[in-house]
Amino acid sequence: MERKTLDALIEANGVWISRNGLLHSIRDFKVSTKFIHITTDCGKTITVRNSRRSRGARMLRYNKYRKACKHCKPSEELITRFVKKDFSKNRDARVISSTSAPKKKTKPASTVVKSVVHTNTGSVAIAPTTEKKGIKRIPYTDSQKERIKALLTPADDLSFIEKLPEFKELESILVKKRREDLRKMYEENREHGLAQLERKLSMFFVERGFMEVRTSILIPEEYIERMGITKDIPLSKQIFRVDNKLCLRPMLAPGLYNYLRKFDKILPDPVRIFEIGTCYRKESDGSAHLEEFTMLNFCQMGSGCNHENLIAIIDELLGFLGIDYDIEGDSCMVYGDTIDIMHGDLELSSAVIGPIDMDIDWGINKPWMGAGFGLERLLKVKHNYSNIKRGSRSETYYNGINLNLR
Ligand code: ATP
Ligand code: 9UC
Ligand code: MG
Repeated sequence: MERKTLDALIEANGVWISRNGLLHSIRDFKVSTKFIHITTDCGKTITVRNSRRSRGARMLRYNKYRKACKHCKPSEELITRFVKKDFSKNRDARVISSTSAPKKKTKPASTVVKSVVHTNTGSVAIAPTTEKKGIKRIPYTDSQKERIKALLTPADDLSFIEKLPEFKELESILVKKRREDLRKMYEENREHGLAQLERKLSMFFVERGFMEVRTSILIPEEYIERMGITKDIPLSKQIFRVDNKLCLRPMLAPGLYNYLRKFDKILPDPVRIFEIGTCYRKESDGSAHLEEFTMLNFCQMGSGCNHENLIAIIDELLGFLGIDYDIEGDSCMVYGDTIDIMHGDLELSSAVIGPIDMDIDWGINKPWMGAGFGLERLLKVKHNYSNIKRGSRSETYYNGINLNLR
């Protein structure tokens, strides 16, 4: 049975579950060609893609929420309709995988489904449950499970195996498969996924009139403060400091500010530039965060800097990459209001429409817009990697394949 579209789910439920698990009642919603514009009773406006597979659609198919929004005050009737509805029969078989990185600050515990059937992330049925058909209790130890998970790729499907083999046997089957995968890559393509994505993105933006720039990775620490990242802001504690006055850049924005200021006097309006490069942040959270990651930041200064044009570029970009997304409003310490581009619970990008107060400190006095994307997150989504490390700079994985293959 075909899954319901998001607009049908909204129509049927009359509620919206936000990223932090709050249940809002819907005052009004409009459906355009691709998007749904929702207004909640508490006055929030949300624009989401009308997709069957988005986070919003998934949340509405389940009957879980963390708590009701105290400003919306959804009626008992509305809540009961949402909680009691019987979508279970036509719910798709996919479950939220425990390996798919619930965003730790927002994901309500109540939505995490415990049983992990084989998911498209390549995890095998290593679940503490026996309720579903096809899930076998697996006698492996924890470290053996870890080893199997590391060797699996999203293409593997072990769910059809009636009885899983002894650990050693399964391990050796998978090792053999991974060695074959690598030999095939060597024969056929030989491109590193991250490098290839950088080249594709670079072409995409150059073709659309953006000039590519490369700025330093080692930057003055003063730039961090000038970006408004003062000691009291969490990102400040995430900076890798080098010597006295230098640090590794945590973002591309300072370099882009400097370029735009210089190009403003030289290039015709609007000025469009972008950079792709490594950024560094001290992180403690696992499967969606790296301490060394690759950012794409494109931006435009001068005329045409508005929401519609910004979303149009992002939509074309993600269409080009074949990645689904939702748009959510958010706010951050550095820029104030941001537009977050989400794939499920994973933030792919934060985008900003200037001007903002900080511009003065960078000698900028024109409208601008820009967005920063994490390339490893794009790879994670595109290849269904269980962990962001699979597509990153690494000596442990090559294009998602674990290299411990003795
Ligand atoms: P998050 O809230 O997920 O930590 P963020 O809002 O701090 O991300 P931004 O400063 O908005 O991140 O950076 C722009 C983009 O860079 C993010 O949307 C994400 O795709 C990517 N990104 C940020 N931090 C990391 C990281 N530690 N590892 C991988 N990608 C990252
Ligand atoms: C920039 C100044 C234009 C960050 C990134 C994501 C932010 C995206 C938006 C942006 C560059 C600066 C001007 C563009 N992770 N920010 N300007 O936190 O920086 O694009 O900044 O015209 O003045
Ligand atoms: Mg962000």
